[in-house]
Amino acid sequence: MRNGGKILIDGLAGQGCRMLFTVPGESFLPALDALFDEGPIRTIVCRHEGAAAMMAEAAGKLRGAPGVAFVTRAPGATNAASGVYVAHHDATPMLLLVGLPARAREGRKAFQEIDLEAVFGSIAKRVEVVRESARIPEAVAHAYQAARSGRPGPVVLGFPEDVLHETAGVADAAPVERASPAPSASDMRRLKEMLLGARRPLVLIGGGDWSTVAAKQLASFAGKFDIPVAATFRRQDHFDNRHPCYVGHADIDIEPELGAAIAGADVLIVIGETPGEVPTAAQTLIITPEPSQVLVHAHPSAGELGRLYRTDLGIVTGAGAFCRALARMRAPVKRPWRKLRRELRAAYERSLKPLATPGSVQLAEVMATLSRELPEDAIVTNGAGNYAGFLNRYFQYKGWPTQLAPASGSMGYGLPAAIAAKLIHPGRAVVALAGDGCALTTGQELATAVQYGVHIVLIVVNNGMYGTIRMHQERLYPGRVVGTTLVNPDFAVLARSFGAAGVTIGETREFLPALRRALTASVPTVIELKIDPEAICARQTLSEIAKSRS
Ligand SMILES: Cc1ncc(C[n+]2csc(CCOP(=O)(O)OP(=O)(O)O)c2C)c(N)n1
Repeated sequence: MRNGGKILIDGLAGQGCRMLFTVPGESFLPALDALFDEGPIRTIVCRHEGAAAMMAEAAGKLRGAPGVAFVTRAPGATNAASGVYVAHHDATPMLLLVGLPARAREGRKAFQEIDLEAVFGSIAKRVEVVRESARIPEAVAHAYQAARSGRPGPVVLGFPEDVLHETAGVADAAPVERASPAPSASDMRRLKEMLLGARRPLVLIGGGDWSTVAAKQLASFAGKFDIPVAATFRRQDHFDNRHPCYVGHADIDIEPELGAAIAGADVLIVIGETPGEVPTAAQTLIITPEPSQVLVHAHPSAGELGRLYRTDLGIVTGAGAFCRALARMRAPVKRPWRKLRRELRAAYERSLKPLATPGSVQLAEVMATLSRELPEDAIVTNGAGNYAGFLNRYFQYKGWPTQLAPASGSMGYGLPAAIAAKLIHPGRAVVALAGDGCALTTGQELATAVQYGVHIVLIVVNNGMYGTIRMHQERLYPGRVVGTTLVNPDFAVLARSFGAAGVTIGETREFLPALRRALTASVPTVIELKIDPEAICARQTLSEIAKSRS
């Protein structure tokens, strides 16, 4: 006989959970107590549930298996929603566990009661309240299955407090295997025929279902076929950016040559993602519902095929199986798209050359330095803000998984993601980037980094504003600055107050020595870069943006 808390923790361990991110609540004390005896699961106590959920999401992105967060009732669950949304948007396997009021109090205005289905129904793959301790093993097993199958995503499980106290004699469920579909021989034959007739084909990769092996096999296919490969928004680490077939990524500020190549492709092979607004420039590069390209869409979920775009060849397949089949294809002798691949690659390489911006800290050069200096397997994270545009433009991701970035555009993601990454890969360098806005969205988690000896580097790009919004403001309402100015804190001093190291950089040349020190420091380090607000993006200053409107 075990109580529900113990059944739950044993169930998680049995499914492969090794780390659990939490802000504790009195609603799930039996589960917390089950973590007391050191089992396989490490408990990481965080300071805000949004950050705990982002850590779980980042763990899911890194491992391809659900990251787990445990939070309490309505206040904890609603705080955690920001991380659950990232998992939903970015197709990341994740589990959110929520302690709830006791069954007898349900629907009677119980303290901190929440209707999980109503709150998470639109952003979770599955929401279930487990009302019997004997049924916890099956609920956990099903949650693991659901989070990873098809298009991966978050699952929310609620546990009324008394269910966690209730004892039951029930066995653990067997670990669930991930169901992963594969392409048929006829799918691959049809794809080959399409490619034989193509002149301007392009491969677009993205989505949450990826692996090192898939990346290698796609590289082998791309090399043989000499075909251009682009990544969708913030999925740049799906393909080694140094590979001659890599031609850039489809982000908000897409390179014109790449945009034209996607729009003008005759055969477009989209792998792992249904490209939304950002990678399609609001569905102008791939027109919905009738794309101009012959569209091959390979996705693990049948429900995604034809959902936004008419699909000429829909293939229900995991990325791994699809890339394996691609790698086995024999390349045609004639590859008329070779010149296109070379031109796109040349345009991508030109875009890497740092452009000068106003001010004494050149962000473009900082990112290029970071790209050169960090080991190949370093993990780089970011949140939302214009600073991330510099990172995504100038940094070359050299393998998977090295990029933890919210395609959902959620501020505050970088620091929690970095903490999760360093906990999972203590031997790797982990660098988080944040703006001065982004940094304080989840900045309290520096406490978590120090508490667990997680020696990440946090680079804060301080331009004294919510720069992205200010940029849009100048575009539409030049000179009318409201709600976008930031004046504090002193990030280096703040870092020290947590027990981290802190340094402020006012010149580009100070960055490299500071980075080197930070990478070998025995505490987490915050490097604050003082950026001229004029340096709002790679290609235009803030004043130029304001002038272009007036
Ligand atoms: C959680 C969340 N809140 C608000 C926004 C809207 N938003 C996008 S970027 C941004 C400004 C980010 O400022 P900062 O981190 O300082 O970066 P900067 O743009 O100045 O480089 C805001 C407020 C968002 N994307 N996510």
